[in-house]
Amino acid sequence: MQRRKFIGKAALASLASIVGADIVYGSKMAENYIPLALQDPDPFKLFNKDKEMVVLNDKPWNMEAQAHLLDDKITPNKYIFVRNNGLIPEEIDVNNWTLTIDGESVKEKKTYTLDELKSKFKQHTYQLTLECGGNGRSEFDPPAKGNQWTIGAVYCASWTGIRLRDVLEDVGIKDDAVYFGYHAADIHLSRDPAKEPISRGAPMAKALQDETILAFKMNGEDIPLAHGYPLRVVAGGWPASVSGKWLQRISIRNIVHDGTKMTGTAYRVPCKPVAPGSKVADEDMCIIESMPVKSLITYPKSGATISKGKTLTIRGHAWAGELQVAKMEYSIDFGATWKTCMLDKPANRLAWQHFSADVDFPQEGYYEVWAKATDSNGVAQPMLLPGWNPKGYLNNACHRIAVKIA
Ligand SMILES: Nc1nc2c(c(=O)[nH]1)N[C@H]1C(S)=C(S)[C@@H](COP(=O)(O)O)O[C@H]1N2
Ligand SMILES: [Mo]
Repeated sequence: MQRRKFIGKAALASLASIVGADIVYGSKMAENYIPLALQDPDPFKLFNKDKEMVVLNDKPWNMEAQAHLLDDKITPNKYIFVRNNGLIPEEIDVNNWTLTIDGESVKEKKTYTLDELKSKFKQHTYQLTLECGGNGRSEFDPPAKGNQWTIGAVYCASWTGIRLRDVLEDVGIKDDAVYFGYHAADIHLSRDPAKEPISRGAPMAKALQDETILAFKMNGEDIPLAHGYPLRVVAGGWPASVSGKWLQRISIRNIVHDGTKMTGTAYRVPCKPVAPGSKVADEDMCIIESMPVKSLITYPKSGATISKGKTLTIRGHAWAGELQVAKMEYSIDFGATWKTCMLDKPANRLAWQHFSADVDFPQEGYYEVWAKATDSNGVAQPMLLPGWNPKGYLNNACHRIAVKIA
């Protein structure tokens, strides 16, 4: 008779952390048994998210915030959107986790343990804005396939880790290096181990920036499982897809990285504007780099009723990819006239900036407050939809909230 195989200690520990309690008789569980608590999981409990978060998909998990949930200067985990292309790794053995740097353009490939990374290299903390390239997709017409993000696929957390540049200096990079590409531990939806859900990257110039880090802490704690525990690339200001979660390997390439979701139309937009609904050939699609200027009104919540005669102080955040936000304005007359908001400097480069304004309304009735950011190159957000593109990326239209004065 064949003996039943039991679950390993590491797997048990990670199951227990997901269930949120010690699995007392866990050592008796068969190797492939999935506890009931995980078979039909409550995503809010599973990921420690607020009940007002909106689930867009459960296979894989995709969940977004609403504007008013993003009011904090530094976004707490419970309001951080989750965007997964595959399945979250099931077994994370943090004691044996390693990062390998390889590729055509390394002098010799090198592998580090997590402890080595943490002790050998100087640690840095930055607030970094991550926005999904598809944030705002739901508004495009004709519609684009994919998760129908409204406005909530953006956040600014405080990330602690080491500079990718420092690690690459330690490894030794050849002169012909062009791009980095990440490889991670998440599982392809087909469960085919030969396939990767996503493997993206960025040009060496982005890899070498001070703020491009390999992070092991988010908001001062271990990175939550859904956001890339135990190690993640964080490259603020670029589509968040560049920030690889569950990082195991970085390849330094002598070509533009050609991993999953780097090629074809993924995370690309037409190099030149096209008419809505056009078919665009692959070779006319360009990789998205810095994200465009954008802003969000996070207070009040859209639909709020304000007492007549009261000044309303609105507030929110603005960001501009690699650039800074230079000016922030609001309008209460559907964009006919604009007034200036107060705008803070970013905590560091690539952190979102906070704005506020005292708004007076002339009489009772229905109003909309529109917010418009302008970047340091003088480029402003479009009032309504920007250029249509086949995959529905880069919608940076002005955020608008409804307000009633009664
Ligand atoms: N390994 C891995 N990294 C990944 C992804 C993924 O599916 N797997 N999704 C990417 C995409 S498309 C986005 S928008 C961000 C989302 O980060 P978040 O879940 O922390 O919000 O992670 C990026 N990094
Ligand atoms: Mo994304």
